[in-house]
Amino acid sequence: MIYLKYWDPRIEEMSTADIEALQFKLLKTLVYRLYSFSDFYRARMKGSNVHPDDIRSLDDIVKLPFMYKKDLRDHYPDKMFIGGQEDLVRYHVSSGTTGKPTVVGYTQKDLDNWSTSVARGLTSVGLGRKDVMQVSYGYGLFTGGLGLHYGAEKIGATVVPASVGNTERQIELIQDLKVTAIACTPSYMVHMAEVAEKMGIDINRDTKLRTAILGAEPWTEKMRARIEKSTGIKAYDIYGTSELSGPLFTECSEQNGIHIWGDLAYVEVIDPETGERLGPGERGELAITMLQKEALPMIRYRIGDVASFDDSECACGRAHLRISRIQGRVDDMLIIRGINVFPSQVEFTLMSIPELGEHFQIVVDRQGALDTMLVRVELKNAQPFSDKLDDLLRLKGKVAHLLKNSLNVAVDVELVSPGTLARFEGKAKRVVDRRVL
Ligand code: DLL
Repeated sequence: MIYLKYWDPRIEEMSTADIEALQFKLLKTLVYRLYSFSDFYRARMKGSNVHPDDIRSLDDIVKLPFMYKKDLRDHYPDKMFIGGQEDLVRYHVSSGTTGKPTVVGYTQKDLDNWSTSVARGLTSVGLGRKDVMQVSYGYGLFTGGLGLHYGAEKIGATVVPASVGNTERQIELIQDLKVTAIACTPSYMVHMAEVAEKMGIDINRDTKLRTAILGAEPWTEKMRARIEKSTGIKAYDIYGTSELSGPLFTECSEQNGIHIWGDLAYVEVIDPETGERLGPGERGELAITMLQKEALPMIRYRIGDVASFDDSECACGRAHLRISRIQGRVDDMLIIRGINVFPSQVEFTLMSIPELGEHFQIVVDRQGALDTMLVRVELKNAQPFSDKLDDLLRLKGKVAHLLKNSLNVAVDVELVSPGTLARFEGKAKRVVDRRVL
């Protein structure tokens, strides 16, 4: 059996100087391409008084304007795409803030680069042809399932496309198909371990599962230690967002930061207030430039995730820069069972229901390993029907149904009397997050 150290030795063994030289070349090509073919980018560059000729070194990237999720929303669904539908082979769609989702289109080359990025990461934690990988991220519009799927197939692993849910069946599959690696959210991993225990199955003793590729939501070193101790599995962090493609970058066998492949992406960590660049080890907002994306290029994209970077060579031998675990978000996006939920999205839905008042509260908690979300909302003043239990139950069902439809997450609803919830003088604190990670 051949164990590969690198999936792409030509790229993975590059020195920092060579990576930077390649990044400059790719950046220059990208900027000229966008200036020539994209009305959006040309207007943005002109607005910032910058011409492609002004990019004379990699550091000149700071002359280029930032991009935000709002840009994608404002150009819904595909007005920022380069080229036409005939160039695309896939769409993914992720949840947005006001009911408008974000749409990402992919050319065949975009998909190839995405799966190559995942393939490098999986190889770097020791996975390969000998492995059976269960992909327990959602398949569909969410990027997790298909992202891991294609990366795992690329390295020759045997994929079990289990998707999410039906946990007992998932555990049976792990046993019956001799699954050695799993990809899912960290909270689902913990839940699975608990269900396995209830079924009388000890993951370490009774299964071949030894590697987990966990991401799509925040988790901590403490959580990693618990998972590894209770299951005997080595757990690795995987990071990405739909706008950049999907799950893209992972830790290597050192478990000491997430490698960002320099030929695919250029990372900056910036002060979210001033937009100034920060140095190694300093915590700030990630701004990522995708150097080779065709259909939906992203330049200095402010993701809203907070992390720091380390540009020293990793003990694994790769010089590709590492980012820390994601340490938080600069905005208020919640991640409930791996799904992005914006409080403004909840508000948007609630405010479309005439029987409801303006005040609401979101309570996020964790039962066992799974996130729960309760929305408390006040009834409108002087409801003629408010003393009728039947009407209230029907309304509660309707609110829960509309929220589920718009958020993609099951929500508990509590209808409360007008004037019950706290009022605020400055910014309202709508979210109570009781989860202890
Ligand atoms: O969650 C892509 C993904 C799928 C990553 C599977 C990893 C594994 P989105 O739904 O667009 O894409 O959500 C992206 O999720 O901006 C972070 O806030 C959060 N996130 C993703 N991975 C991690 C992680 C996918 N490892 C948003 N740690 C990002 C913490 C993460 N947060």
